[in-house]
Amino acid sequence: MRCIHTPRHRLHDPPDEVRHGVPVPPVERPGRVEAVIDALGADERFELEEPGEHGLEPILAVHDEGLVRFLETAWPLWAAERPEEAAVADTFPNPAMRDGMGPGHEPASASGLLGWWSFDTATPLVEGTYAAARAAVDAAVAATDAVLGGEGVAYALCRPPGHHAARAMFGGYCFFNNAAIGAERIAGETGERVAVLDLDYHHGNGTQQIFYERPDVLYVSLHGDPARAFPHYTGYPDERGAGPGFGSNLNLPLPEGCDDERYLRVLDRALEEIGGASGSILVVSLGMDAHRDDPLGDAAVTTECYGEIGRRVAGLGRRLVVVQEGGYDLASLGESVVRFLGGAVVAG
Ligand code: SP5
Ligand code: ZN
Repeated sequence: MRCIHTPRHRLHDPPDEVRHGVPVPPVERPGRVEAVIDALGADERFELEEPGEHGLEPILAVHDEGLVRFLETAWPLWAAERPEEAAVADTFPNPAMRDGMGPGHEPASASGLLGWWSFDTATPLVEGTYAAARAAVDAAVAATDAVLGGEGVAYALCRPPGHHAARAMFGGYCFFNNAAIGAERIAGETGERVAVLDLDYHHGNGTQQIFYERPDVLYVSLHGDPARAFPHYTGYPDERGAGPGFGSNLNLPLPEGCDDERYLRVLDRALEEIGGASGSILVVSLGMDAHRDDPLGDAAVTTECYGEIGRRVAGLGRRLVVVQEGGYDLASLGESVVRFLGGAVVAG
């Protein structure tokens, strides 16, 4: 199986993430990719390769040009004032601020712009962030093109992850939506419907938002119930899509402490929905933060279960573009990825 990765992820290495106003050691860190590469490299079923450069076009197909321009230029703007610190917003345009007054103006300052384009304080931007985020997109596009070229499964070891990045907003450790960029490319190249199955513990608010009005991209997500879990404001089951996209979005919230048996039952529901829609390619947003040892999630999925999850997903009989999202327990992360991909390749 072709596994696409790039050392450029290391360019994004923020010193901390800010949680509830407190800087803490970042969980979304370079060691995550190294853990996965170590596990894949020890197994001859997986071939590691680096992506080519795919430019801005696939990014601009799903993201607002203003977001892309901001991420490209944010570091020099910020560093002119605070070169020693990572760039983090401390003011956000809550919609209630301008209630009844129209949208206002895009700010000119680094502080104003950070809040304008982001939604949390846990996604610091450093000098190399933009280059790393571009490289993660290159990996997703390369894996997508491998599958469009006939491969049954390809894996993109993306870092930073992507599923919280919306058309015009970054956050949740995500800058560009790698999986959405892959799905958009598949829809454009094949003219078929494409499905995105999001297994990250957190709801992929960005992917949902990008395709919410689209009938040609089905988004199905298993995630911690937003009543208690990040990103708090999206991921409820009554979010079914809008306009022509109504019915092309399915949220399946997980209970606290969700174990293998319960997880697999919800997964079967997700697969039933995807199997009922047309299309020959499935994009998997593969986060491992539903693992029992993950520091962010409150689910209890075991490493072994990721093998069964991979088998069931591949049991749909579709070609798979697997895109890495979260997963923060470095002791289990690599093995969980290997189990999932191993299960997918055997069944596929
Ligand atoms: C891609 C991805 O997985 N992004 C997740 C971003 C989560 N950021 C907020 C973390 C909130 C931490 N709550 C910890 C609860 C620990 N029991
Ligand atoms: Zn997550």
